[in-house]
Amino acid sequence: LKNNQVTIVSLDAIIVDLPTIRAHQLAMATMLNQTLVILRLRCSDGIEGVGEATTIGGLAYGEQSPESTKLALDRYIAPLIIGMPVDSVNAVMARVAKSVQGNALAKSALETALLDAQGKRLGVPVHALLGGAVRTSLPVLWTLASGDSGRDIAEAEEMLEMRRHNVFKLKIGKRDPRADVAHVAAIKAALGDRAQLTVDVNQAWSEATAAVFIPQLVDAGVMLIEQPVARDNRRAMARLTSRFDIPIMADEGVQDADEAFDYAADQAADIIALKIGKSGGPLGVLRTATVADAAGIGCYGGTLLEGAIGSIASAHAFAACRKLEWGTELFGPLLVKDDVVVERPTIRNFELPVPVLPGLGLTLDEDKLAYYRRDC
Ligand code: MUC
Ligand code: MG
Repeated sequence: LKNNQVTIVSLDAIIVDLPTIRAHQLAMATMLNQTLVILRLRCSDGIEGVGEATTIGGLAYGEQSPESTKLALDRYIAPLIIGMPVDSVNAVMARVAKSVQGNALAKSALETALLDAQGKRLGVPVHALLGGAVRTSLPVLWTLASGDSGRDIAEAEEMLEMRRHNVFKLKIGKRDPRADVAHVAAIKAALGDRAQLTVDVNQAWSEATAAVFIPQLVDAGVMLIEQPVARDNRRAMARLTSRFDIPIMADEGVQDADEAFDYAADQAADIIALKIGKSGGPLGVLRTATVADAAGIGCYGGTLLEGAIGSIASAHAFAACRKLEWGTELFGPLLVKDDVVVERPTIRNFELPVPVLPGLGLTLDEDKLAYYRRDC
């Protein structure tokens, strides 16, 4: 270490449980609350960076849980990097990559916290550390997933009235496909041209079921189909992508740049849902986006239903993506009743402004953190 070099002093991973504004029903889980892993990274110059990791429904969505993410950070990642200089995010992440396989959620929280700390130190927003923003705000869709068509229509009407969202994603795949198509058609009939609709099947269909029901969803007026079949079934994704004109988006099937490369080689998607949690952080997500760009695959700014910290970290990265043709779904902060930051993100005129303050541009609310944390 050179004299005066700023180093990492400590990591603190805190599990926080927040109630959702309503039940959120997906093919694999119904969420009544969301769990955040908040990471506080303290540096020897007194600067603190924060990061966040989430998943959906414990172990229902993927192999990593909030608890396993905290364990990876506390037991394996912290000892590797405490004492390291903080000025190279790449060097810290390379050290972690060498000794920790997988665990992209923990890596994403860490990379976010490092970027937040460095941004605060240099007085620049995180997107400036990523090469600079190419947009100042992001369009954000809303997911209708109450489980009830009437309630979803009322919710969409409210969002249109408030000018908060005019694109809606419907979570299907839990019920019989016929009931799902009727649900989608009822919502489209009620909203007409005032809104655009997408559907996320979350891997629930077989290829044969998808082949039967995708045309019906097209007739109902849907503009995009997300992850219709199992994430490992890349060949089925390729066949469905070539068979139908409607854009097919890969979500669970493409976690990071390596998987994006395989999908690109097999032409297995028209669009990829980028998520910092899948790619191991804001820098990781830009690597995935670069592969997609090179293959002519469209990019979409996805969410693992992160709260304010994870969503704003995503916003900095998505602002720096060269192309983001399909918009974003960074609505997570609005799905929870409360959060652990002083000023919560807001969406106006269908857009989320990308913060310009140093680092992420957020401040932890210590009282709320103390109130919502699980261990006290
Ligand atoms: C997913 O699979 O896309 C995004 C929106 C939502 O409601 O759930 C997430 C996960
Ligand atoms: Mg999805």
